[in-house]
Amino acid sequence: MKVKEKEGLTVKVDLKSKFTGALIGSAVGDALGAPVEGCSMEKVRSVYPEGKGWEMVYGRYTDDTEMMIGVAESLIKNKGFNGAAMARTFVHNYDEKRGYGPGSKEALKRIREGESWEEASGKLFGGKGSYGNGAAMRIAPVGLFYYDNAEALREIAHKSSIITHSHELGKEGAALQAFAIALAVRGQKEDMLFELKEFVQHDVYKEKIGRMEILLAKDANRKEIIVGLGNGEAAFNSVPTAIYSFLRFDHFNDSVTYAVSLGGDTDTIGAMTGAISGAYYGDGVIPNGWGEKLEEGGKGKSYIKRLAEELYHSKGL
Ligand code: RVK
Ligand code: MG
Ligand code: MG
Repeated sequence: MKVKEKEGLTVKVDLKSKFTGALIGSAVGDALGAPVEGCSMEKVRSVYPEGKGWEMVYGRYTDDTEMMIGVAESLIKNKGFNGAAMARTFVHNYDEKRGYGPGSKEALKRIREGESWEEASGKLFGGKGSYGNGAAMRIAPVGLFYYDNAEALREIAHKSSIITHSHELGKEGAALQAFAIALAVRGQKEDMLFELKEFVQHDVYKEKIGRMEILLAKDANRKEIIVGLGNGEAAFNSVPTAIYSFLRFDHFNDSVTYAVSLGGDTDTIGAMTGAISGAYYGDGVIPNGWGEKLEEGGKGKSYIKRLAEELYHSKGL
């Protein structure tokens, strides 16, 4: 049981609810942001008017959730990380209609055609590898599975990233997002930035955490967040924004709504904010309308919920 303070009341959020909250929260954030991915913040407002409770438009998730499902399936089936098996799972689940990033699409094609999961992605972007947010957007199951072991979490976040993202900044973005989820599971919101700063190894992310501290200390407007933290597809321009969106508010829906309202890579920043927020508050706070609208079918919300429960039980809890 985790205990946290909410509006002066002590509220208990059980661990199983946090696991479910992280995975369903991620899928809900993805589906909420999907219809406005790539839009300016002004355009987002024309789809989701300011001041009103946001209604989910379609409830269909994208590549972010499809890959997150693959990470969870592989961790459960293999009782931990197995790179070849996780890569096979990504290839098996791949559905182009979910809208994959070009680097991930190419890496999975190379693996499908026989290249090794450890080498395929290193050939992308002129041999530098991708620093896109595609490894961070799917990392929630790693944050849950290794929530109580920071060094194992870092190692597996990096290794699972390599399947599609071998650039240091892509791997580190995934580790940072995974550790934010782990801290949220542990109920550590007040000292999250302090812990993240201790954890993170790359200067680009250390600097973004410093900016987050400054922006959280004042009533920053959206433009300042977009300029200071970013809202794009690079991991360093979206993972810090998701963590900021979680920390700025006290409710799941406020954080996720804010993340999407910034425009840009809305499905992904929504998914990452939803994963951290759901891991902190548990699945009970996810607005009913959003949960109900989230797609069902073969691998829809019931399946994602089952994966969260299996991840929880696979830790021997
Ligand atoms: C469609 C230069 C680089 C780079 C490098 C840039 C889905 C490229 C999800 C690249 C997410 C983009 C998104 C994204 C996830 C990366 N040099 N530019 N070394 N590394 N970039 O292609 O899976 O929406 O412009 O690896 O990370 O919802 O195209 O894909 O929004 O970042 O895609 O990186 O994308 P990719 P990804
Ligand atoms: Mg997407
Ligand atoms: Mg996206």
